[in-house]
Amino acid sequence: MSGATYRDRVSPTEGAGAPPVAVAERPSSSTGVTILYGVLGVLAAAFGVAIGTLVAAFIDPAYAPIEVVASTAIDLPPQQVKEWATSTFGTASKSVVVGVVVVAVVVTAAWAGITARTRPRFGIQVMIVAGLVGAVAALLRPVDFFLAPLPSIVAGAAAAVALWWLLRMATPAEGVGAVASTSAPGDSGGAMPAGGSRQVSPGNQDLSESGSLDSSTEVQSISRRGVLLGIGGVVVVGGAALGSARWLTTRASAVASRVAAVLPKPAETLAPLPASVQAPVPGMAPFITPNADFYRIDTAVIVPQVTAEEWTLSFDGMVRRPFTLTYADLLDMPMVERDVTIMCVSNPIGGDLIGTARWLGTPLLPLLERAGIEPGADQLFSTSVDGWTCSTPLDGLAEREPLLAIGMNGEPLPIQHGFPVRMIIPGLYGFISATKWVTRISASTYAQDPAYWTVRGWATDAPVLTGSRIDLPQGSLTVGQTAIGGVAWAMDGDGISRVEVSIDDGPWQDAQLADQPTPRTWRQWWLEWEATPGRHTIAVRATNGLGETQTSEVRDVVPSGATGYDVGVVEVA
Ligand SMILES: Nc1nc2c(c(=O)[nH]1)N[C@H]1C(S)=C(S)[C@@H](COP(=O)(O)O)O[C@H]1N2
Ligand SMILES: [Mo]
Repeated sequence: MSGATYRDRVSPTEGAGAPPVAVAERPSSSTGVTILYGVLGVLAAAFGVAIGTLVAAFIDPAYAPIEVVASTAIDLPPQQVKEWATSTFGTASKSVVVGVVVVAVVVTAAWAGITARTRPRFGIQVMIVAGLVGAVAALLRPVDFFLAPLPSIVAGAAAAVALWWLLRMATPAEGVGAVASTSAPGDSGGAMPAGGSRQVSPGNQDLSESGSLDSSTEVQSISRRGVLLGIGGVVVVGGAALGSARWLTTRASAVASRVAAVLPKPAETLAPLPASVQAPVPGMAPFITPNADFYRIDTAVIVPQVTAEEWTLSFDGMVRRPFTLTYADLLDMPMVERDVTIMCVSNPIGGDLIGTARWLGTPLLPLLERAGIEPGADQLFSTSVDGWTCSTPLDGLAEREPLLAIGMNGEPLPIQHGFPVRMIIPGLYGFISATKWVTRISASTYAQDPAYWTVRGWATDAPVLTGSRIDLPQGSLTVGQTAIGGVAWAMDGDGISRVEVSIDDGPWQDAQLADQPTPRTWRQWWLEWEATPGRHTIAVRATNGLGETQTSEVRDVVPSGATGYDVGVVEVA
């Protein structure tokens, strides 16, 4: 390899602490040169990430270097950080974490590049170490996969090679674009710095070993042509790697499997919903939330891609007869349709982490009976293909009529909502019930298997609390007749029996209620209102089918759901 030579040219002072004489001598160009080396560092890192992402595309895109670090970062923070993250960024928190990881990589890489100007070996080591950090993040993923660290290790190595190459190209007298050089083109291995007296043996890696200083012009001068060629090469190869990675990932997605999936005819069909479930008020969202508008909450940075063909679900743990199902087995089971509203425990008062769908699935209870849960088990511990885990209390489970769902609003489950199979359990918040990409259901105990959110301080028993939300009016209002409206829910309390509205702290007035097809969905409500000029406060409260009114006590989402009334302020002009 000819590569060893650039080191001799850039600086002999690595590790010695003293800046190269040349830097001090030429302060004018120093900033520009520093920036250039920073850019080279970032390019090298980007190249490494591209190669690592390509490797991940072959084994599992979830282990691509950036994604795997972001995934582990999402799982690691203590409860408080996480709470802050979800409340501050809401559903966007995942992209924020990815952004932070990208910024960290860019800053580290720029620093490595700048440092590499005087201490090339160190800069290259930083790249390798960064790759190892990714590898550790990969090993911390909940799913055991022996190839998991590979993409990050390759990324670090590729970034190191790219930085080495870029430094070499940038150095005159070396590489294709060499300007002033006393070495012959192609001079390799032991090339000597011009005028230098240093002995370099092939394979000598000790950069701290100081030779004589290069002349200042040579240390500082940069081969422009070399830099451009170097950057060009890295961009072309890196871009090709990224492009191929994307192509492979698309091919390896579950899209084709989902397109090919044909939903079976349900044994029990539900009649189409009557128009009366919809409040007769313009601007009200549809009773059934379209799949495209359905909220999404999960910890997955890369949406798990599970084909129906490869999917299996095992029933095990404290059961007498463990067994495993395939998707074909599941299709042989009787399917039912159910209208169910699901909701996230992290939904703040007035929030939109709630949605209603017509789910198609097979009842879970017969499968649990087939497995035969042993006495002593107190939870169903379900696991997603990405390692996320969920605790569902066995107590009261039967009455909820839990489902293994395969269809959502007439379509196979969208991939981000759990294709091919997820759990749906009416009346429990999603984090203890709605496992997407479910691949294992174990009968177990809370003591033995704490779930993902349990170890982060959230409750284990969290039925959906009765609640209500104001959706209308929206935007600027003019004086006169308008409608206040929204949704209310009491999936765990026999549905909604009453919704009341208070305007400007006035008396509670009964709102009108649209029909509710089942207690397991939300219910729309509305109230005609003669809006007068000025600023108005509107509050809402709901009462469930058991006659219990939601509490006004304000409580945060942690550990088992927010409480308090939704209050809105409107300006009428
Ligand atoms: N595999 C997996 N399933 C999961 C989660 C998750 O993080 N991973 N989050 C749960 C939570 S907290 C909620 S609220 C629901 C949301 O389902 P949705 O994204 O289909 O609306 O999924 C549940 N199922
Ligand atoms: Mo959730």
